[in-house]
Amino acid sequence: MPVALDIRGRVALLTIDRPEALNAISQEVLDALQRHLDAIQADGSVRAAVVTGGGEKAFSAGADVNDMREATREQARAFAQRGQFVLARIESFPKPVIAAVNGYALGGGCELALACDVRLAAEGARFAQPEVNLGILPGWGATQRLPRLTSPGFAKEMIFTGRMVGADEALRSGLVNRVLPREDLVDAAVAMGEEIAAKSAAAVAASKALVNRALDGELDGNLAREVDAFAHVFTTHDQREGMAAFFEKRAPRFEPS
Ligand code: CO8
Repeated sequence: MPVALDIRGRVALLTIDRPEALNAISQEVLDALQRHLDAIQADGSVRAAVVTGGGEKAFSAGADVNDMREATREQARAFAQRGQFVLARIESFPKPVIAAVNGYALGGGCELALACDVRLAAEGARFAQPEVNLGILPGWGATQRLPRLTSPGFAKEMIFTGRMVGADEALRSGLVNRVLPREDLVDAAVAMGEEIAAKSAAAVAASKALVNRALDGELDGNLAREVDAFAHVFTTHDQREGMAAFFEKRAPRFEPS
């Protein structure tokens, strides 16, 4: 299986497991990611996911160039759409997805990290959109998600030059949330997943959907959606339980996701 799935408590750990190809994202990797996401979504005991790369060197060095080399225009379109579909699934997934970037995150690998909710990076991690070196451009979302997350200028520099960005620069630019020693990375990502898992899954899912819309320029409509979501949580067990637990000075017992 090109992507391993381990369940650690209430957190699913997805490991792209092609270290010999620096975890390049082939069609099989996309298929496996999709299958695992189906299983994680259906499993009410799992409340968050972490994505990382197998081996010592890479989170993922991008889309598998072997799949693209001889592609026609229509095949390239289909490959771009297929990858975008899986990454959009992660972005809109009802449970939070944390990228634990353990090494190279290049091209489609960087785009995979961009589609996650939170990015933690190992000290030696390196990010790039090197498509220009191959005579192509990003096709799995970097032209849209990278400027939203960092700035248009920083995104253009990365995309136009293909330059590798180290973990500290990624942190300064907003590309990652936090930088950690490599040996602590996955445990820290799983711990963050567990921290979120202890909260109300319904509240987390609704917040994720609202934050995802934040940059679409529709402030009034999105604020109205926030009001709707806020009102809706007052129909849930979790709201009553969370507030009861607060006054009873105990930990809340929220519903499964
Ligand atoms: N695809 C396929 N194989 C890869 C990839 C990749 N993206 N990256 C690395 N590999 C393979 C290498 O070919 C090599 O295989 P082999 O041992 O058989 O020669 C093996 O992984 C190890 O790699 P290196 O020997 O090159 O390792 P180094 O440590 O010397 O170098 C680098 C590491 C700098 C990361 C180097 O491997 C590199 O530059 N890789 C390519 C990175 C890249 O260009 N990525 C972008 C790909 S394009 C993309 O992601 C577009 C996404 C949107 C697609 C839209 C659809 C149309």
